[in-house]
Amino acid sequence: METLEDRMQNTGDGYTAWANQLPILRVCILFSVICLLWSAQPAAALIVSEVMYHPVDADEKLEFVELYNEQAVFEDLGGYKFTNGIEYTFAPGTTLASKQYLVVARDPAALQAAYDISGVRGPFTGRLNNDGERIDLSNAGGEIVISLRYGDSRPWPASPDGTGHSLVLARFGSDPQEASSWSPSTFIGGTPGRPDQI
Ligand SMILES: [Ca+2]
Ligand SMILES: [Ca+2]
Repeated sequence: METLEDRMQNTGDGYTAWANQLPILRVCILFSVICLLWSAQPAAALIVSEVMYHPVDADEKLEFVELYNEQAVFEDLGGYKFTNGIEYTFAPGTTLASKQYLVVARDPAALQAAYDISGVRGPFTGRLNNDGERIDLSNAGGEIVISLRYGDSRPWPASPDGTGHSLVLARFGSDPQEASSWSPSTFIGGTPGRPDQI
């Protein structure tokens, strides 16, 4: 029969065993917290990093949309389509390397000449509305992978509406649906194919 002394001894052993597990428990909790914080980070993605919807040239040939691949791997853009706001389908074999930009323009030749750049895609059809509108980009399977609606009045910055500035995503990872995620380009004319801060 178990005596009170035996029971205390057993309880004491249990406590000692439990106490011995504490360091392991602490490591598990710390690991879980790190995993939670990591999963809360926005996933790297293909993003629209700049929009020139109201350039200063009279017939707005210099409209463009800039994509940026913030992922660690390249993105196969073949069959991707802008389906709302503007329309353009990327040719098969079009790829965007990791941490690189790609520009789609209303008039690629005019944009390349104006900025002395190359590799601009397009032309897209339609116009980027000067009053703001939704831009959708879908993948080859028809799934919308980017959808953003820009605006030209508060809380959206006003200077991209015809003063020469473009609209740039101020921070990668920020929500493109939020006006606060966007700011006017640092430079008049914007930076098609390059980071805003150079
Ligand atoms: Ca426009
Ligand atoms: Ca840029």
